[in-house]
Amino acid sequence: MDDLKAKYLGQIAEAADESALEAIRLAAVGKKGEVALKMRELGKMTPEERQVAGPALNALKDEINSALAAKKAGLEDAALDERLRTEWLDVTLPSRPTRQGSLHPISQVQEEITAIFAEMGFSVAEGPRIDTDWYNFDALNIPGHHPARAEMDTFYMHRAEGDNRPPHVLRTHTSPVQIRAMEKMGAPLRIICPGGVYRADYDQTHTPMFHQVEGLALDKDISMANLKWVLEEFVKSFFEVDDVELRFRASHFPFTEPSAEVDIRCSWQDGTLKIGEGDDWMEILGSGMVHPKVIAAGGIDPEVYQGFAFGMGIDRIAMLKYGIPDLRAFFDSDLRWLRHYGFQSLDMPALHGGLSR
Ligand code: 2U9
Repeated sequence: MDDLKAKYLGQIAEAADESALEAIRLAAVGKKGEVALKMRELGKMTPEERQVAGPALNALKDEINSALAAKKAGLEDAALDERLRTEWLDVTLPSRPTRQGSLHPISQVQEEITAIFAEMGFSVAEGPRIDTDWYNFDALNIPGHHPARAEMDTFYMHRAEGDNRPPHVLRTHTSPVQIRAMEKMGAPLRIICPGGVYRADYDQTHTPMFHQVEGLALDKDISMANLKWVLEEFVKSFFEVDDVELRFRASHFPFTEPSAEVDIRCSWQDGTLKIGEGDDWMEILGSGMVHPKVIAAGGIDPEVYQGFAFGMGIDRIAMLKYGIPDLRAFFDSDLRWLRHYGFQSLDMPALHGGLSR
């Protein structure tokens, strides 16, 4: 029995891994192991012999089992130590970059425009996108029979039967905001009104919602010369050129008299637009001296005050500045497409190291 003990305790001490240990367990204390065989021999012994051998075999079994358990724990500890030594994390590595949102190109251009006019003393006025047809049309000298009021261009709000409130529309321009500003602030006045407007139109150069910025300057002695200077300063600053030539072309708008469309000198070469040089002219906005009826509609005396107004499409001049050919891109394209047109701000670096491409 001492032989058995020495043999198995020796083997257990030498076991290199858990599978070796399991093999020793089966051979020693398994159902068909050596200790079990010896137990079976107890039956052939005399009662006196049995009384000595029985407890001794049980003690041997216990001793082998506890040696197995101790060795198993030792092997597990060693395995864990080995894993801790080989598997490790470098917590100083930078984290994976995360994508960060940024301003939509239209908002970005709107901010550029606002900043340029702010330097010339214009503040921003805002108003509702749903307004009465009086603010959107009548106050702007657009009478009921004017084609701009036709159902096809204007989105009218649904009115329940018996609703006697004045008809409401989705504003077709930001001009109603200027009427409201005149009512609220009086003259003299220098404001721009940027924001979304709505017209029932959809093709390569029209979307049912687009953005305008309109400007209004009212004082006792404002002339078209002031208008020209303000627009020149704006164009130079927005298109980042030192010089620009503006051309006023006689036009007609119900809310201005006289009215002028404004072209800028430019060149188109190999699909590239250059502002301020060349033999082409490109229309960028409409403008004029505010019609006396419109000044009166805003609650200001047209005998005392006069002024200029202008309006331009933000989406359109954003397309010109950034070379985007289709207006619909602003509404249904993905970021890769806009990045192609140079909106680097969309690639703003994330906290650690920027976008991976
Ligand atoms: C008030 C008085 C006058 C705003 C003006 C235009 C000319 C004009 C178009 C440009 C491109 C609209 O986005 S567009 O399609 N606008 O040509 N807008 S003068 O005149 C006003 C506005 C408000 C009280």
